[in-house]
Amino acid sequence: MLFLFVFSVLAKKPNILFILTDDQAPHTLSSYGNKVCQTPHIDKLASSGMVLDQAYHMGSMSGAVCSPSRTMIMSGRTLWNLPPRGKKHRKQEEGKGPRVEILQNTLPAVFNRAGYETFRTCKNGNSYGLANELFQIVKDKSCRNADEDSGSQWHGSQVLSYLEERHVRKEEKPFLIYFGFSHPHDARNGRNDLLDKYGAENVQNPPARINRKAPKLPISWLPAHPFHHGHPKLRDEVNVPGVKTSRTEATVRNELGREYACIENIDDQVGLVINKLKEIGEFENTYIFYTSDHGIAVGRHGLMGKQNLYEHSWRVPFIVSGPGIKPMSRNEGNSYLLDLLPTLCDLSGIPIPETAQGKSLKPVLMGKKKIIRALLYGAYCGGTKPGMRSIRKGDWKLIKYDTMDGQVRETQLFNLKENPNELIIEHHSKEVVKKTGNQPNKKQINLAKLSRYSEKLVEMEELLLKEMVRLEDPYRFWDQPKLD
Ligand SMILES: [Ca+2]
Repeated sequence: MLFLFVFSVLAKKPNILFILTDDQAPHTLSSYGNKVCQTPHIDKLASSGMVLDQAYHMGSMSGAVCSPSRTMIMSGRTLWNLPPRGKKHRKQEEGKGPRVEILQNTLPAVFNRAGYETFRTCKNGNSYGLANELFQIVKDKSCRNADEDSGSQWHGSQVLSYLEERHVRKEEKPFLIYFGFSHPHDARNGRNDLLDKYGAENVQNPPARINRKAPKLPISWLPAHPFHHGHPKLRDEVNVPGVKTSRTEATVRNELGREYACIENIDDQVGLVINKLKEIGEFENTYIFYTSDHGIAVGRHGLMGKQNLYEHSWRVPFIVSGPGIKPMSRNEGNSYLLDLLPTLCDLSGIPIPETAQGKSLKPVLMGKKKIIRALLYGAYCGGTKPGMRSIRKGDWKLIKYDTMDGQVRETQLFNLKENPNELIIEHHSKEVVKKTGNQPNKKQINLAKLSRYSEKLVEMEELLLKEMVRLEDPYRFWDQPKLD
């Protein structure tokens, strides 16, 4: 009798399909306004559930932004309270809190204990390796080419085989599938048919000629960032294959075409897996999450990498469908990726581990709340210190830079409603307008130095400091009170 009771409770638990891409900004998807990159399966997923407009990763203390981001996903911990991730990370950046206890309360550990079968496919490295090993089935390999064996197809086929195999053995346990891709991270080696469609080619060196079929320059494109980004010799800014230090129209458009080719290939795999879920009768009882570990610039603001706090790099796409989520719905959310673990627990009726510091998004997903927090904090601290910090409240956003041993000390204030692309004065130059075809209006600039916004600036500065203190940020900026 007890066995039957336990069995029926287990049978009711929802499945989880967690899809995580590598380096994908929200604006690459039609759900966030893209009109070029074709992603019919992700679009369908979005229309069957909810899109969040304000989902972020909390930041990084390393050039490998993937690594802390993925550790936050697995552990639900905030940036400055992560468990140890690997030998090369400095002691002050890690190891806060009990290491073993955090590991035993990571995503796979929690779901294993709750009676789930846990499966993972993803790229190798730049992650929380100890936690990754806890999935019951692990099929990891870095796949950044275009063919069946070393492209996104490989990750897709691992999930398809797993679903078929558990269907054949009539597995009754619910599943948690961590479906990670190695793309659209560079090198963005796309399939030939898709490269042709997006007017791009896989190249090692920056292309000399513009391909007119390639996606147009983004409106926040600049030939260079107006001040140093603070991380000298950063690979993403100087050594991406096919880009290097070039930010010309030919280079950026080719790279966008390559990125879109990689994303459409991912979309194909997402479609195959969702169809498989339908075929084996599991779709209705599955929560599907689609997100990325962080965004990326790809030519916006004169930057190529993800090591900045503009919206294109700080924000992530976030799409969820599943039981109880209203189709075609949309919300702000104000979430971090570290909210994922509490959210998945909440949706599955599993107690949220005390080590998790994020919040459940369930009230937002069920349409009961618009946001789960008022303030959003971001950090980039992988180059010269203290680096960059951002704070967002409502439409207002502050970014501060204190880098290159005090040579760069900048403050930016944006109203994201009036200036969603965070355009700055350099975007108003004739040469840039001619290239992008976008003439910004007068309000679309950095507002930090305008006297009529001085009160707002003070307010945002105070909020940033408050969050830095609360989140145990180990650094302070030149104009903040010194640490004890
Ligand atoms: Ca990444």
